[in-house]
Amino acid sequence: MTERIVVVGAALLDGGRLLAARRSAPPELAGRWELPGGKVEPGERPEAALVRELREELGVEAEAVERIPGSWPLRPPYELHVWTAHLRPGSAAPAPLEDHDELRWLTPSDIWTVPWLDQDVPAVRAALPRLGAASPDA
Ligand code: 9L3
Ligand code: MG
Repeated sequence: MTERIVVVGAALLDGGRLLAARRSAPPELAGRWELPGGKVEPGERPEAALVRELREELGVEAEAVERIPGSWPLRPPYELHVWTAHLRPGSAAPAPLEDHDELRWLTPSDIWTVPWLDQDVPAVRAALPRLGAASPDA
């Protein structure tokens, strides 16, 4: 099985801050922080997967905005793609409903204060310049 499977991660942005999520599972990833998201299902568009994963994991209604160029290797056969996203008006606030036990909105100055998953570090670095951009409804 050599087919690569895309895992979509969200750079969920709000007011110049990025949402980080601390994994509670599986045990080998617990305690490390990630861009929330998950596996794209067969036939599913990545933007749709992102919206679905954020609804399942955080209870929010989000919109994928644009893909951040790049692709970061995860445990084979997975690879991480990242999309910027924002909360739709009227969405609930994010809550750690599954796979996470803490959420934090990080400003550019505290972006490296959490122990990100090793695999997410280059993706977070790539997302960092997007934090400067004002959110569409700001
Ligand atoms: N993963 C790594 N960084 C991320 C995400 C969303 C996922 N930002 C890894 C963790 C798992 C695999 O990808 O090994 C599948 O993710 P999930 O479906 O368990 O969230
Ligand atoms: Mg997930």
